[in-house]
Amino acid sequence: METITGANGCDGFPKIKVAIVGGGLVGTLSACYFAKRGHEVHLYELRPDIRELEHVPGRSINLALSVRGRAALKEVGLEEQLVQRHGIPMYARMIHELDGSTRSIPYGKKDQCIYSVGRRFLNESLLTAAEKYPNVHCHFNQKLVSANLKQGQMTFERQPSKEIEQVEAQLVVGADGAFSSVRKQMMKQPLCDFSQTYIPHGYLELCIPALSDGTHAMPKNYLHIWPRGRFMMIALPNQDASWTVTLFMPFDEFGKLDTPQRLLAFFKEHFPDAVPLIGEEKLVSDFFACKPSPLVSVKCGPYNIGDTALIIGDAAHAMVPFYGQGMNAGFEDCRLLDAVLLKHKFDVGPALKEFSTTRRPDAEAICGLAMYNYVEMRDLVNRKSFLIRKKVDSLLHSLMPNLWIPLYTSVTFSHMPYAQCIKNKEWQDKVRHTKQNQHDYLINKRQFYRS
Ligand code: FAD
Ligand code: EGO
Repeated sequence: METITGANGCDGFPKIKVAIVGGGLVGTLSACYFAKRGHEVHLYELRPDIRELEHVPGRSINLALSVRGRAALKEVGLEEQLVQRHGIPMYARMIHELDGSTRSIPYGKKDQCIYSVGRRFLNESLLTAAEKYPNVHCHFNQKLVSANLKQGQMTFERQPSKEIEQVEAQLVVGADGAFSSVRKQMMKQPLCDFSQTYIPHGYLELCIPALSDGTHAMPKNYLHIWPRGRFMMIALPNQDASWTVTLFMPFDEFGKLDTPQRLLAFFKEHFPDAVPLIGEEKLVSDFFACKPSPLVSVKCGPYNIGDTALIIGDAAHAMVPFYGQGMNAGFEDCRLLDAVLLKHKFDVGPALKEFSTTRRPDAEAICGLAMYNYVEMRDLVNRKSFLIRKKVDSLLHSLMPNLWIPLYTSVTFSHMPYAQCIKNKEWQDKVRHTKQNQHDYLINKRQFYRS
């Protein structure tokens, strides 16, 4: 086996051949991490090189990037370029009431924010960053069709010719998304768990165009939310001063909006202030230009097969998007995997085993939290309670910043393991429910933490 020499803090460690399946957000970042440690990386992506495409089909145009995702980008030197320079900070949520009035509640202290980033920009930049390493080799138009993961053997089908190619690697990393082929191969093994759940809601993306003077049509540095119970809509800002608007709604409701008249009547009833911003004509044409997409949640495990295969990102833990954490969790996977490999001095078997056993409870926790948020936002009878809860939480947090950490804050603005975030919330619920003992409870807890 060759050994690495270089300034990566891993001189003398074994250098391996890694095949990463999936050149989406997580696969490309993972390629950077393995390349940084000097490994030989081959990235296989089903689609063509998106940098050469005019239009990229697929999901969500922009995403909310928070602390976990940023920390993972930082370790491969990309945080500054991708987030600070390109991302649009959102310092607060802005809630749109039915009557068109808005209120905002900050995410935290003055500089605490999440960033809106374009998916395409992120993916292209990550590809370019990966390719800057001489030890990274990208293979586009390659679809994994089968694999013997114990042997590290993969079969790819070149698109669109369907030519077959056999490939071998010491480690196969599946970062091929929610419908992962690597996972399918893995789940053929005994003792591998798998479950997936589709929710009744689908989503559809619309657009609020830039104003004629090239500025944003709504206050720019906010995550805009229209909470309407069964219907939810959000908007995240884009660099070109437009907004990507995402409508979440049950499929059967989507089905009812089958004419421009019904669509406009629906929007005027539920989202009246958004209609002039989108424009009636554009609303109709954009809405009927595409079908709503489904939302799936996936839990499975273990994430590895011995020392030859691992799944990360959506392949391991796809979640519904109601926490804005899917990509963040996938990026965090890359950072934690690197740390655990380093800890085990690139002894891959024990490292993968530790990654799988420690990461799984946290991944399942964020999948659960995202689903919980979906149910909560959907079922909130009185939307005002959203505001009250957020206000009370943020007041308690400002009074006791180290003691009272709202769930959204621990998930979005800290590195607290996701499972720990739930424990922290359970404690808070207890406190809330024993109001008369609230004071005592806090005092006890404080003494507990101080001792
Ligand atoms: P993907 O991005 O799905 O990439 C998988 C790649 O693998 C693709 O390029 C695909 O072409 C390739 N591939 C698939 N099969 C094969 C095969 N057989 N062979 C070779 N290649 C293959 N997350 C956030 O953090 N913040 C948000 O605000 C947010 N908003 C979201 C909004 C919506 C509507 C949705 C649906 C998701 C959102 N997410 C968000 C989640 C986020 O999109 C995902 O978690 C993230 O894209 C996962 O990245 P990935 O690389 O694991 O998978
Ligand atoms: C009561 C009601 C308690 C994604 C609502 C808690 C999610 C949930 C989809 C927002 C922000 C990034 C998002 C908040 C809550 C992204 C997010 C939130 C949505 C929908 C989203 C918040 C993309 C939940 N973060 N969030 O507190 O601002 O609160 F509305 Cl539908």
